[in-house]
Amino acid sequence: MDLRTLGWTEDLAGPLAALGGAPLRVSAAHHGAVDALGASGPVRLPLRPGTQSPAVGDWIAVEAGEPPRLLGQLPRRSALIRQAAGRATAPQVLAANVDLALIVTAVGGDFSERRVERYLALAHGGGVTPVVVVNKIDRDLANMGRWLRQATAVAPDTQVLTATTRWDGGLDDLVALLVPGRTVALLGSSGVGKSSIVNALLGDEAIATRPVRRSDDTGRHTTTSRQLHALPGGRGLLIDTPGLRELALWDTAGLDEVFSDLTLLAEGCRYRGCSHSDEPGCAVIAAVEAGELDPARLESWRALQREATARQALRDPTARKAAGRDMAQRVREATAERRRRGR
Ligand SMILES: Nc1nc2c(ncn2[C@@H]2O[C@H](COP(=O)(O)OP(=O)(O)OP(=O)(O)O)[C@@H](O)[C@H]2O)c(=O)[nH]1
Ligand SMILES: [Mg+2]
Ligand SMILES: [Zn+2]
Repeated sequence: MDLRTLGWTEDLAGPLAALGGAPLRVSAAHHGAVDALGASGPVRLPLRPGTQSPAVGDWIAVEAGEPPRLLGQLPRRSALIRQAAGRATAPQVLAANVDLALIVTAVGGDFSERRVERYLALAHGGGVTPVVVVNKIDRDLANMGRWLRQATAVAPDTQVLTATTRWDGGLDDLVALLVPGRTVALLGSSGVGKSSIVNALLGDEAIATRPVRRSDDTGRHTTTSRQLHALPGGRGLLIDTPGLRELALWDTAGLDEVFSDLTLLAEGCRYRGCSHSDEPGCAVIAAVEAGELDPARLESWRALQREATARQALRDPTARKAAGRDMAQRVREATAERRRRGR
């Protein structure tokens, strides 16, 4: 297989030469081993105990042999990173070297704007272009306009497309995004139909899907691990991921882009670093009061900002210092404002 159809880019040649060995792309990570794809097909690579496991989508340098040996990992051009499930403050790389993140939602009970915002933050924060997919449109064609408006409202600067695996041509808009060498990751809650899309595009090499529970319309967590699939004919690469029960943000990196509408409004706030809660001259609050901004969206921005800032402070002393500086700046500005008003 041509390495470029696996997503290889020329800028990786230098780092590979420094490590030696041959390049492979990680397609699945297991305990103590990874599966990888290379010029001569799939390889199972054992990892020595204590080795940090590469993530799905990573390029690695490997020395041939029985068994083959991991020499190192090549630099990532993007990465989807969340706060790992559990108590410790630690990052988990869901997928690396992703070009496009398809944030899949399904019409009906599963549709959650707040979830979409989280996934958008994950994508933007990791340097990945997001696309929102409103899936299973066969279920409620009559209300298509409403579902699309709902998706566009939370993803104002993002391409939003519709899909269904139930109809011929139902995936046409999505297929148009697949390009040789491009890596597309599917994200979204359990049961929204991610694996069904992957299956439809893979053709014969089907993977497991299961019916959703009728009672609550939620999935059953059919997919249990992330996996990179090379589409037949070198038409691109798909990473299927299991629906996450928990998607905690790792940092604030993507939030400005997710809330670009709010960020734009905030330029009209009197104070730099305005928290849009009770500051005088807040343009964001004014927009809510004028009915131009959904208060739920402001509330969501606040909650995500709070969550991500708190996590950042826990893990990074320089971030904590910067937050402190911001606060001091705001106090100075508020004091100056009070003086100006003569109070
Ligand atoms: N009506 C309808 N049902 C669909 C469509 N696509 C998938 N389904 C059904 O939705 C259920 C869940 O599909 P999956 O593809 O397993 O969902 P998933 O997102 O991969 O779920 P996890 O692997 O648990 O994260 C299955 O019963 C599918 O048959 C669609 O376009 N329309
Ligand atoms: Mg699945
Ligand atoms: Zn404000």
